[in-house]
Amino acid sequence: MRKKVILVTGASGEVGHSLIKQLAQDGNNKILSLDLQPLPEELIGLTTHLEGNLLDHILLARIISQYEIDAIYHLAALLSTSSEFTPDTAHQVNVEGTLALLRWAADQSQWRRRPIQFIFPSSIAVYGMPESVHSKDLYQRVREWEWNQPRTMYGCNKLYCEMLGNYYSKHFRQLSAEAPIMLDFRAVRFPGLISAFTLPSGGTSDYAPEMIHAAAKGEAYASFVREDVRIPFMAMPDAARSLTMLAHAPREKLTRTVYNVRGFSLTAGQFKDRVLEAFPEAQISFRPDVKRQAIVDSWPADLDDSAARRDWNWQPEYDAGRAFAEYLIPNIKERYLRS
Ligand code: AKB
Repeated sequence: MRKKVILVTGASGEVGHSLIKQLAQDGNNKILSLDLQPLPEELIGLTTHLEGNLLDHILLARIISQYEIDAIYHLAALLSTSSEFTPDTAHQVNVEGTLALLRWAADQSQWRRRPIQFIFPSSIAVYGMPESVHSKDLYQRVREWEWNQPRTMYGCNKLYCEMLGNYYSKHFRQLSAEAPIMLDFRAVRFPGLISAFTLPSGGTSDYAPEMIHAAAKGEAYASFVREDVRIPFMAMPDAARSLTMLAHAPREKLTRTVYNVRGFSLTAGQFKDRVLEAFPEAQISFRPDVKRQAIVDSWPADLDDSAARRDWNWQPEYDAGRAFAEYLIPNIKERYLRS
């Protein structure tokens, strides 16, 4: 008899860390996690972990033979800056990995005559604002269908995978005589994410978490973007919560397959001011890297998340004030006091 599980890929990464803790709070969830890396110590015992590559067909076949998967949270991805250095690998991991999993989930939905749920974190990187910095001032809160002209490999990968998810959940085998059972694909577009417990690696929104973690460690930090650049952010607990909220939303309420979500929007300078309130001795300067700056300039200043609010009652729990005062500062201080 196969064991019923929720599969989380990329489980050892930043979002996985928070999501697995959240999923495990519901004792009924049995979690199977997959990552190239071992599981972080804090997650041991919360999930059955497999170390391996999503592109390994034999591993996927082994998973199917042993587990009955009800839902997939597909987090595995190479982030935006890393993807620019290795675009072919990014394509392999971000697109081919997702495609393999979508095909597999589509087949399983068919075979079980029940849709498998596929939850996909997309990103603000799918947007590409026109080159002039003023376009960010003119079009502040971007809606899902606007400015879908990504500048990065990662953004292209995410946008295409959203479309593949839409295809496999709505149009797959559209010419076959028998109506297929489609998988149930749902996606959120995340802004920059900030965790108190982990540090991102290879992202272009990383200047914000790097700034605050460096301040807590008493290290000087030079931001790789200009002081005036603004993008939206979200505290990590809200990110994990948005994924599970979308997963639990009644299907008939959903008017889109992809939803913007946001927590708060700050300039890098405003972020620095908030860090200085908590760590007055922090040494934070701005030394923009022209190329990474151009990527952040292409991302919108904020996201319109009204569709998520309307369809599945999305509401972030952390605005900037609460994120700093109740989540980031106390937890980050404690983290570095202990180490
Ligand atoms: C990145 O910078 O790659 C990510 C993102 C904005 O999706 N944090």
